Amino acid sequence: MASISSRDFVVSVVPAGEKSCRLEVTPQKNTDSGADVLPSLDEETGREKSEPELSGVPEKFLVELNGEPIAEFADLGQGFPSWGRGNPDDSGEWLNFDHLVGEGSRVYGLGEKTRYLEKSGAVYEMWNRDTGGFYTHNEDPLYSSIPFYLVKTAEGDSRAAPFLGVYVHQSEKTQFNVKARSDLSRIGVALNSSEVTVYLFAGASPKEVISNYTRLTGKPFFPPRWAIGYHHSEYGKPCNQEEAVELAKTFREKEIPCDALYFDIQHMEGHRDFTWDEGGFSDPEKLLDRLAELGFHAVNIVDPGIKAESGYEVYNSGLDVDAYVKNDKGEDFLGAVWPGFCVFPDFLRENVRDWWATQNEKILDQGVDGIWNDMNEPAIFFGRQQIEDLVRELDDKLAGGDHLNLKERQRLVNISEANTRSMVHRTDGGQEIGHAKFHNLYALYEAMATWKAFKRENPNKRPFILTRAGFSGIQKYAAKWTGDNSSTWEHMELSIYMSLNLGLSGVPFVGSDVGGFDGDVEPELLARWNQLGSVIPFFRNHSGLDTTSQEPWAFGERYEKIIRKYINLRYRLLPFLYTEFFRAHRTGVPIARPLFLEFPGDEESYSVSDQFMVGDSMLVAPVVERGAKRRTVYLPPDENGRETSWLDWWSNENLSNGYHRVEAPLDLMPIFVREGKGVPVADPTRHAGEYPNKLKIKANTGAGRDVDVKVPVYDDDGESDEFTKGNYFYGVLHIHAGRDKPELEVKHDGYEPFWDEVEVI
Ligand code: MIG
Repeated sequence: MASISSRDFVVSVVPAGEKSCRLEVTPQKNTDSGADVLPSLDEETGREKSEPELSGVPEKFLVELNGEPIAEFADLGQGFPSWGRGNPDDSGEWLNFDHLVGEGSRVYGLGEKTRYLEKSGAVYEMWNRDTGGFYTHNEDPLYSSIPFYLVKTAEGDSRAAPFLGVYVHQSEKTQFNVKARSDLSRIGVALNSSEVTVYLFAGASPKEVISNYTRLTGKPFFPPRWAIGYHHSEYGKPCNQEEAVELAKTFREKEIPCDALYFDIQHMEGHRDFTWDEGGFSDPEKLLDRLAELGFHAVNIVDPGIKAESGYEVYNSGLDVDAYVKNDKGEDFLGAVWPGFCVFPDFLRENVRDWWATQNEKILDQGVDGIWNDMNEPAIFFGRQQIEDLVRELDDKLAGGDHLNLKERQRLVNISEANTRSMVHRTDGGQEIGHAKFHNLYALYEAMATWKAFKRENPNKRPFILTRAGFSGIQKYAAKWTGDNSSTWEHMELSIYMSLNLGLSGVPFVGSDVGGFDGDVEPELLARWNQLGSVIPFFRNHSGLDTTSQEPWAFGERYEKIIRKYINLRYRLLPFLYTEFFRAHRTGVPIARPLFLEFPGDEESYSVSDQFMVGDSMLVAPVVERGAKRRTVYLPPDENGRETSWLDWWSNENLSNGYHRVEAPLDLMPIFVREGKGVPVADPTRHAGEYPNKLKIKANTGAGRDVDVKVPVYDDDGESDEFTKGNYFYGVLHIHAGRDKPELEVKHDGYEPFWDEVEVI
C-alpha cells in the first residue's frame, strides 16, 4: 500500500471499502495517545494496516485508490497554523495540513454551521458550544460538531475524484479553513492532537459519498411516525397540567393537526431532572393518559446537570455508582446550570450509561414518549472555583476604585467555556481522559444512554430522542434541532443552509425552532416559517421564555388560516415523508437536499441555496423575504441536461426548466413536482396515528410528453421494530400517462398498507 512519510510524520493509506480509504498520520516518534474515546464505527471493510514505507519528505502527496488519484494533500506540520482562529491556548499539540482542492471546487457539509450553503471563505471550528441564545449569520462554532465535508471537484481536475468526502475521525477541537486564505485552492485542517485519522470517500456522485460516509459512521435511526408530524413547544408553557390539556384540546378544536407537546424545564421541581413540579403537575400519569387520549405524545426535556443536593434521589443514586465527572483535584466537578450547582454524568463509562438509562426509564414508565436532550455541549454557566476566584479579584479591584476593563468583562463571558477544561472523564478501564478529547462526544454518549432507556422500557418500540449537541454518528440515535435561533427573517433563511448541510453530513432528521426562539415573532414571519417547516424533516414550533406567543392562532384568523393550511400540508405529505424517512434510514441520503444532490451534472444547481428538494421528487422554494408577493425560482433541466417540465403544486400547471418569476402571496409557498416523479399524499388527519383510507398520487407525467411515473411507497405499523423482521410494505406505483388506474408493483408485502384505494391527481 502507498505510504508516505514527511520529516516528522508517518502517513499510511489503508483501503476501507471499495471507494474509501483511511489515512493515518502519526508522528515518527510515537507519543502514545492513550485510550481511544471515539465510539466504534459501524462498518469498515478495511484490510490490516501494512507497514508504512518511509519515502522521503514530500511536501505534497497524492492519495490513490485502485490506481486512481482521489485527493492531494500538502504541508503536513506540527503546531497551530498561521490561519488558525483564536488562541491555541488549549493544552497539547496541534497538527495541521492542507487539502489541495483547487480553486474551482465547491465545498459543503461540516454539519451545523452558519453562513451560506457553500462553505468557502471562512474558518470553521469543531467545538460544541452554547451561544447562550443570540447568534449572528457568521457565528461559529455552534452546538454540534461533524468534521465531515464534501467536495465537488472542479471540472477537468485530474488529481481528484469527481466528488470526495473527507471525515476527520477525531474528537478534539478541530478547525477547517475553507478557502479563506489568499491561496483559494486549499482547505486547511488543524486539530488539537498529535495524530489524526482521516477517511476519504471517493464517489461518482454526492449521494454515493454520503451513503459511504454513513455506512461508516452509522445509518440514521428510523423514527416512529408521530415524530414526523407537527410538534408544539414553548419554554415556560404549559406550566401546569390544566394548561397542557387545554393546549392539546385547542389544537383539536381548531382542527390543526398536532402530534406532540413538549415539556420544557418549567415542568420540573426546581429544575431537577426526572421530577415534576408538584404544584402544577400533581398527577403526571393522569396528565399523560389524557394527552394520549387526545392523540398527543409528550416529550420531556432532560438536561445533563444534576442538582448536587443530598437527598435528591437522582443525585444520591449517581453517587452510589460514582457516576460524575471529576475535576482536576479528583472531586466531583461542580458547575452551575438551571438547578444551581450541578454534577455531570460521565457518559463515557458503560455503568454510568446504565444508571442514566434507569433514571430515564422512570419517566418513560410514567408515559413520556420522547426525550429532549438540551444543554449537552455540555453548557455550564460557571464553575464554583472560578467564580469564587474571580469575584474575589474583581471585588478587590472595584473596592480599590478601579473600573473593569474590556478584557475582564470578556473573562466573565468566557467563564462557562473555560470552566469545563478542568473536567476529567474516565474510561471503563479507569483511565483518565481530559475533557478536550471528550467534549465533542459528550452528547453522543448521552444519546446512547437515553436510547438504552427506551430499549429497556420496550425493546420493540422505536425511540424518539431530540438533541441539541452531537458528533458524527448522532444520526443513529437522535433528531437534531439547531438550538436557540432568533425570530428574524435572517435566521429563517440561515436555518435552510444549516439543515441542508446537516443532511449532507449524515444527519437527515433536522430542523430549527419554527417561528424562532429568541425575540418576538411577527405574524408574517410566523406564517412563512410554518410554510418552510412543513417540508423540513423535523417540524417543531418552539419559542423562548417571555417572548410573543407563537401558537398557530396567536395572531388571529388571517394567519391562523395560513398556518393551518401548511400544517395540513405536512399531514398530506406524511405518506411521502414516511417513505423518505425509511429511505434515509437505509441509505443515509438526506430527505431535505440541495438541488445539486439530484442534478449533479447541472452547474447552476450548485449555487442555488434558497430552494431545495424533498426526496427526489419535490422542489420547494420558500419565501424568506418580508413583504414578498412573488419570487424567482430556478427549475433545473432533467438529469441529462435536457428540457423538462415541473408541475406547479397549487395550480397544476406545467412549467419548463429555467428561471421563473412565480406568484408567492402570503398564503403560498411555491412547490413543484419533478417530471417522471410523483408524491404520495393523503387527506390530513388530526395526528399521525390516524389514517384516511385513500392514497393519492400527485404525479407529473410531463406536459404532452407522456412520461411514465414510478412512485415508491412505504408503510408499516408506525411505531415498532417489526419492520426489521420484514413486517413492512414497500411498493412502487406505476402511473402511465393517460391512464387513470395506476399499477401497483409490490416489492415487499410484510404489512397491509393503510389505503384501500389509490387516486392519481
Ligand atoms: O436557554 O430549557 O435551546 O430550546 O427552551 C435555556 C430552556 C435552556 C435552551 C434550549 C431551548 C430551551 C431552553 N434551554
